[in-house]
Amino acid sequence: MAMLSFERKYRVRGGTLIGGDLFDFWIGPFYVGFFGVTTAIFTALGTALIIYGAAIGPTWNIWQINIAPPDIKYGLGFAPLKEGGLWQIITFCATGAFISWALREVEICRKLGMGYHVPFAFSFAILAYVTLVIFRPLMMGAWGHGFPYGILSHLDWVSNTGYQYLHFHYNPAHMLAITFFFTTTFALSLHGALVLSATNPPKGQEVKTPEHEDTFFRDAIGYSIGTLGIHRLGLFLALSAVFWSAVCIIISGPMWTRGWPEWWNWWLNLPVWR
Ligand code: UQ2
Repeated sequence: MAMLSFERKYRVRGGTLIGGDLFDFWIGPFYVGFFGVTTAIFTALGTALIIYGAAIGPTWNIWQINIAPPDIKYGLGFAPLKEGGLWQIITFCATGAFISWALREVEICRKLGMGYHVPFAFSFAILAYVTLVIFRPLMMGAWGHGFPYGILSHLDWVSNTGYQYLHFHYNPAHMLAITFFFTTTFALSLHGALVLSATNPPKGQEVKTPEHEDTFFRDAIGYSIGTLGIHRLGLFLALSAVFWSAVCIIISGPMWTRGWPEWWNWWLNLPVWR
């Protein structure tokens, strides 16, 4: 079915989670919905505050602009606008916008009668952000533990936070996360290469079938995970990477405050060696 006639067919009433018919309409190609409205409001407010924060800062250099969280001394309270308060409201707006966007995805899934895989996957990305700027600061007792909003400043934050635990690569959850990130790129490179090799033949040659794809891997390694399977695997690998990333930072501070190399002393302290 041509895309234009399909869109006409799927643009059906209903599937909304809130607001009934009130926001059940499109603007050009974009579905609006209640959560489209909240996304727009949170985004507009948050972006305006970021620009205001940049304007009262010392530079317009895009790399150096920085909107910092409050000093640790403010704990979990509100800070004055120019001393981290901006960061607090921006964090609130960003979280509101991300969650609104996910719920708008859910409404679109419901209209189409599709599974919720996309909003489910996006919720892991939201979890990663919320872990860094809300959950971990809450567990550490100060908003000042969130990361600053700035291109170079957030890189510095990652570096400093890592060195606070001496050598972050000894964090077992960090090891798992990295392994999942690498495996994700490996799986995507296999998948992308395989699909292109089968479906993008030179001029005059026939497009190959999924049976060709299966046979390639059966011939090569004796196993094919299948055309649906590779996408299940890809989703699992990618979500696992994000999940263990969240775990690796949430345990750094709230559960383990010393260097990560030292954590491995549990191995030397096993009763077997004593
Ligand atoms: C596959 C398959 C695809 C694929 C790929 C494979 C026809 C088009 C890439 C091969 C993948 C395997 C064997 C799993 C590798 C495991 C890890 C952990 C990377 O069989 O079916 O569909 O794209």
